[in-house]
Amino acid sequence: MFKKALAGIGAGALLLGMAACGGGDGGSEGGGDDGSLVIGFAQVGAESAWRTANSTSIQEAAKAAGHDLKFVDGQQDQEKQIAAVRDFINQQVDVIVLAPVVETGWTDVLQEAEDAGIPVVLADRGVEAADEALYVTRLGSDFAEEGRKAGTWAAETFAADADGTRILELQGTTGSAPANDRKAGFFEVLDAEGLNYEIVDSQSGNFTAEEGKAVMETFITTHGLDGIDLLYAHNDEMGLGAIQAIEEAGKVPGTDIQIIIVDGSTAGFQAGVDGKLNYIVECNPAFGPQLMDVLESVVAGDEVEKFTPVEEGVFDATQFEAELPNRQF
Ligand code: GZL
Repeated sequence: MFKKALAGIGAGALLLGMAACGGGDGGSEGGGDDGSLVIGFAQVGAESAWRTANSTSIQEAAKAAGHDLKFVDGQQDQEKQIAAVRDFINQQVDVIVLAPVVETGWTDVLQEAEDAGIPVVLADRGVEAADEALYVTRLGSDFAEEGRKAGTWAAETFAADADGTRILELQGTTGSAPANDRKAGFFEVLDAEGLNYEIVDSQSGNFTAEEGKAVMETFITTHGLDGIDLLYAHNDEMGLGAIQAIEEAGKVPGTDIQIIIVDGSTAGFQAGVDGKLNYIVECNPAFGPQLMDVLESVVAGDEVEKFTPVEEGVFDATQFEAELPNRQF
């Protein structure tokens, strides 16, 4: 395949300033004569409605574009994702798409892809800065900005809370970019706004409803709910699981405790319409078509931005009912 020739010559002598062969700066002008691509996609898993919608968006977009998408469900297991990437390398795909479950532990396999002359594009989540030279671009959300949006609403909502705002936090998967950055952005704004707050507890619910409910039950057992002002859940599933736990404890979610969720699923908006939560920060999974455009540019050797953010909004209780019919997942 064309890529082997490029790999043989070595990236440094090729396409300088355009896109070197390999993961560092861009594509290798691979692909079929008809422009079709063989794409290897190592997805995080199927842990949430967001993830399912993201997989569907990418699979449908690849089909519509006439590309051959080799899809692997990583089952939220980094070792499975690494094995999938190595298999894609052995298959000599034209481009590898990785949605890294956590930020660290990718250097070796990304280097292997670069050595094989196969460009890597990150979809959704990111990797640690040290590995930034080993992938061409990331298409996904600005997770820190999502956290800042949540923090802005919380700072405004609780500004007059003289005795201090007591907060519970349900974090996403430990070590993942969305968990790290949604946390950082949220508290960055609370601190910048001078909100008087206390983090009563903060644990990971691994982005799943089951684990989110279990952690909320532990929060309730440990701290009780009286005097807890706000739950910040890093995704819908964990927030919805927590709502079940709050109701089973005899309290009224959305009233006795204010709740922020991130994603914006249909179920999340329905809970908002039902008055069970108070603010939704959208995280948009439907970037399949945009990803195909990025992959085609990368393989063609075009220069691409290192990060392409997807568009997403925020919604309060006055907007839930009107927005609910628009939700796609
Ligand atoms: C965010 C994505 C997160 C979602 C969760 O882009 O990585 O993972 O917010 C999903 O629902 O599990």
